[in-house]
Amino acid sequence: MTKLYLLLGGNLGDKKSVFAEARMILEKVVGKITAQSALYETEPWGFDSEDLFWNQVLEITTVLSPDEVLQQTQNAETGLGRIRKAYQYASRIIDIDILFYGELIINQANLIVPHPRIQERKFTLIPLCEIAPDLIHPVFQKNIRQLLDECTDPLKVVKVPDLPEAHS
Ligand code: PH2
Ligand code: MG
Ligand code: MG
Repeated sequence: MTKLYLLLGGNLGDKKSVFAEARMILEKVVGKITAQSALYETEPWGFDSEDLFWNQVLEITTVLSPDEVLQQTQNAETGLGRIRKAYQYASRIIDIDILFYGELIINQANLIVPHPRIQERKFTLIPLCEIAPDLIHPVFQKNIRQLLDECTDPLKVVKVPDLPEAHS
């Protein structure tokens, strides 16, 4: 069993139901969700769009290998309606990224773990720090709180307020 951290991100469609469905699929095909951050509304990083993202970090206990996790998360993205664009950064319904797979360091053509841009992005570090502040990044040998302190990303990351369900 390995502790896995995934990042959910998306800026198109009904984010609340897409994220809920993503968590349901992941729990079924990857493993039990043992911790989850709040939902955060975040400014697009690396490209311009009017559509703000939601991001959330999940901690999952899995028996799958890293390649199996990648396969399952890509299937889930496609199942949820993601259409991959040729260019690097574009608006999307859902992106599911592997942040950490235990303490493993992987450098394959199709998969780099830890995710190579964790330290550059507050939309990842803030939700990650909420659930795993003391987790040590196996490449930098620093914990998440330290990486967040050192991160100079100026883009906004704010919690989505828990709105009470509307009654009719
Ligand atoms: N993902 C990207 C590029 N930019 N910006 C935000 N706020 N959130 C994301 O998840 C995100 C992004 C590439 O995967
Ligand atoms: Mg991504
Ligand atoms: Mg991705």
